[in-house]
Amino acid sequence: MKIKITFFLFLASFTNALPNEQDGHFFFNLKGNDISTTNILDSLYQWLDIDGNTSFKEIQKEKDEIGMQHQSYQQLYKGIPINGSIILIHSKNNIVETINGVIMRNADEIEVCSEPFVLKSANSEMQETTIVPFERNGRKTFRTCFRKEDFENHKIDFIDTKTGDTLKTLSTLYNANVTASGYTWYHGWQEMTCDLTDNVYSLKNPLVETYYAGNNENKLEEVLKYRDDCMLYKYASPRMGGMLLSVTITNASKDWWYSSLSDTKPDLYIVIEDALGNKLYESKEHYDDIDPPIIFTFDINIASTILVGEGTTIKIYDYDPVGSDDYGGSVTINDIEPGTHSWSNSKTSGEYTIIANPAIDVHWGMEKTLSYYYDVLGRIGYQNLPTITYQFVDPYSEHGTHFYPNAYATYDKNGTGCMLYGLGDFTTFGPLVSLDIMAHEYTHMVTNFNGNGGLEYQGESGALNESFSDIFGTAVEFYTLGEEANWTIGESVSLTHSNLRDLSNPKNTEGMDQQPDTYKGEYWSDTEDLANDHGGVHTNSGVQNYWFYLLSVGGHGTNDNNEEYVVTGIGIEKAAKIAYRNLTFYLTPQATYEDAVEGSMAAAKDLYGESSPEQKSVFDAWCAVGLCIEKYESLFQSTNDELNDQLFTFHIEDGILYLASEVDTEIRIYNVVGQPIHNTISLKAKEKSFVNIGTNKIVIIKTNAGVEKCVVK
Ligand code: ASN
Ligand code: ZN
Repeated sequence: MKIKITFFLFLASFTNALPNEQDGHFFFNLKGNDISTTNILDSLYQWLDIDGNTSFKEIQKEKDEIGMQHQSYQQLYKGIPINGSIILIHSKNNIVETINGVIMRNADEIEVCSEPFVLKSANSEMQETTIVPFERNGRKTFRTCFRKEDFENHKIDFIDTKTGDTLKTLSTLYNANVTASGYTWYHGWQEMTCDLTDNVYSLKNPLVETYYAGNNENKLEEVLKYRDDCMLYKYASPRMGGMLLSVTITNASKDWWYSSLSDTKPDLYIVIEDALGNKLYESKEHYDDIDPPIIFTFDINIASTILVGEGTTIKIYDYDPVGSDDYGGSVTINDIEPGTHSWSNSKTSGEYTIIANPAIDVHWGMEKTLSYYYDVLGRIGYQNLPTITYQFVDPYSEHGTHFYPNAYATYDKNGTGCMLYGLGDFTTFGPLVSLDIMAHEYTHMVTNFNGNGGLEYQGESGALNESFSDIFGTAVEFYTLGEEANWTIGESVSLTHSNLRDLSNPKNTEGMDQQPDTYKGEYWSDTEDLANDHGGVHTNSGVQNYWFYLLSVGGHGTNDNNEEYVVTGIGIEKAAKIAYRNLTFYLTPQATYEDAVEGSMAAAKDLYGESSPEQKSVFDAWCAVGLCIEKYESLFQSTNDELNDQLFTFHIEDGILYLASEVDTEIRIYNVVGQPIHNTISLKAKEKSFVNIGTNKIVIIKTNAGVEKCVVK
């Protein structure tokens, strides 16, 4: 026991509770003792008889609405935080009123390892070391641990630095989270994490909240303020379908319809209930004196409140002005996929139409976006903190309709970000909720919080800003959809063009925007003309977009400056890591394209080494888009020869040219006058191939790694 007895005597004279010796928890009321906050830390050191090994670090200082100040301190032992040992000091006008918290007093029990155990693979995920109290043989003891955050599984593991054993696991998830499945607009059924409260599922999890703004008449900037008024999408079943668009009663048997003598005016109306019996809708008009068909058509916004999960029931009534209404039976919706479904029973027949719910896309897509950022790039939330991402579908449109044809990332005054997704106008755009668009918008928030002041949304920095959004929009798509992913943006959303933009071919004339694929080349927008899309931010982004595409998958061609290029792809994951490192470590708010070249070269060097094949591809891809910085050329001079000798081999036998490569490569074969004599051959690493070179005596072999060989038969 290290604490001097004076500690207890001193405190005991004016406290109503003594620290619990066992677990170190305490709560002292010091009001009336005139202890100033200025000296409180010094006093604590004294009271606790702190030796050189223990120190305190302020973690927060906050004043509340009644003028009290709350300071919190983390206790450290040899500079390592002790998990849970935090002291809180509450004061008013600098006079301490209360101190509470947990102090670790039996320092003798701590086993601090000087040489920490290092997990072989997951080393980089180990975030910080901490000292964790745990029970051993009925006694509390302390060990140094790595704190390993497992975002995907919503837990934190504390791993003994000495043995590698997990000593403690903390759940970071509130219990209500469940997996539900929902029918998305663009991607059919998908699983997602939802909140389950009172048997109602809503599109919410610890990090994503998805709301239906319903064209609420608030300004975009105020969207966060009315968050609480916006409906969170709620369902009574774990399988969430679409929205009910219309119900048509095509026939009603008159046995029940005309049955009541007092009801001389037959009419029909419906009530819709969810599976739990909550009323979702009741038709207002009672359709007097008309025969079926009777059609109930819902405005898309009203429909947003009629969410169709399994067990949603449409109840049919004949309105009776005198007695109670006549009940004409019901139809329970069990097929919840979009489309028109019909029913027929002894009392009524009819059909109902369901459309998919874009809010489901948004909720699912943002979960995927967040897990991409965490899994691949190690980022938690757009602020690199576990902040909630708020999403609003159908934001207010100045045109007064619901059909807002754009998607935005926006911020409130405090810098809290949220995303807005329009339903589209259904002429040029469908709902703007495709995975690449969602991840594009989210990336704008990441860029804004990149730690270096973001990228100004104009001119070249604005083009880079836009490009990073397209890059990670696409990377999230590949991460989520694998082989079904593509290099275009918004292809399913555009109803008039085959896509909005194309990273693999920025000049694609079938796309909505034609962009340059060469710096200052064809389609380059005047960066000074700020009235035109902030100096062409959505146009000039094509240059870095194409750089990213070439870096990922490789390619060859001739750019607008008439320069030939050959780039070896390094895969989208490595390319994304380089781009992300550039964005978060090297670029400043007014970064230019040249800065992006420098930053990405540095990022590639950091990650993969100077003169590495990855760095060479970064360089080659910039050259391809007209941004060759000469000083880097010397880095790669020997690479070609090495590749030639080690990585690519061939021999000729009986007029057949046999090829083998250690790396993915593209091979082109020309005759002596430079005409191709064969289609480009794509050879995967370690693969072999052969080509009949016919009567050619001399062939020239070129690979995309820059190898050039002249072969004489
Ligand atoms: N959807 C657009 C974008 O994120 C909105 C804008 O022009 N900022 O780029
Ligand atoms: Zn954008």
